[in-house]
Amino acid sequence: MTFKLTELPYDLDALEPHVSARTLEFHYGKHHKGYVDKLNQNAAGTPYEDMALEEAIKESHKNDDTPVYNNASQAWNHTFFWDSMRPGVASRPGGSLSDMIDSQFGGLDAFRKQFKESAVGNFGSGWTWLVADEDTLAIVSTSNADSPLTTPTAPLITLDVWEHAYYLDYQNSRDKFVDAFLENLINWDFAEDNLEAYKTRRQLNV
Ligand code: MN3
Repeated sequence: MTFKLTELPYDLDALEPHVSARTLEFHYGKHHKGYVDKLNQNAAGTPYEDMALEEAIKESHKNDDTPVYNNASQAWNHTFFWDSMRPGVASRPGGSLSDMIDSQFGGLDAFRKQFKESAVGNFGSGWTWLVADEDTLAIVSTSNADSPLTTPTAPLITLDVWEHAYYLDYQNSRDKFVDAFLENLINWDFAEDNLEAYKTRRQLNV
């Protein structure tokens, strides 16, 4: 097995009551694992099996190798999504990220409103992201397996809005799941770390 299923960074019941253990059991144990398994099947015997996951995403996207791309991107997106959430008391953005949210969106509540509009309005299956784009932030929604990795922007956090992410807990009420994510689950430390790493990469021009 070339590509490994990353470990969930918390227990299955750690995000309750916002995300149930049953949802994570299926979402991580069946869906995420399924993408990794299918990626390994599709990459077997191809140059992709010797690549790091991010490289496999970028190369398969460039080469229109759709089955490898879809499964590689979904494998990466889910790991990034688990890290975008954290159990316990809701966190708040700090440091320069907090300043950027204030100056660009007009504060945390206004950011939440815009993110929610994008996530609820993301038609069908997909992901909604906060990204860094040069000196600015942006909220971006992508469809199916797509992510900002194939663009020059850098993802800071993501929310999975595929129905499998919320149906057991919220049925068709995606808006309630989005609220729970925005108000209780976002791991702002992870977002700040990603912003700092992006700034460093830009300074080093890599
Ligand atoms: Mn999912």
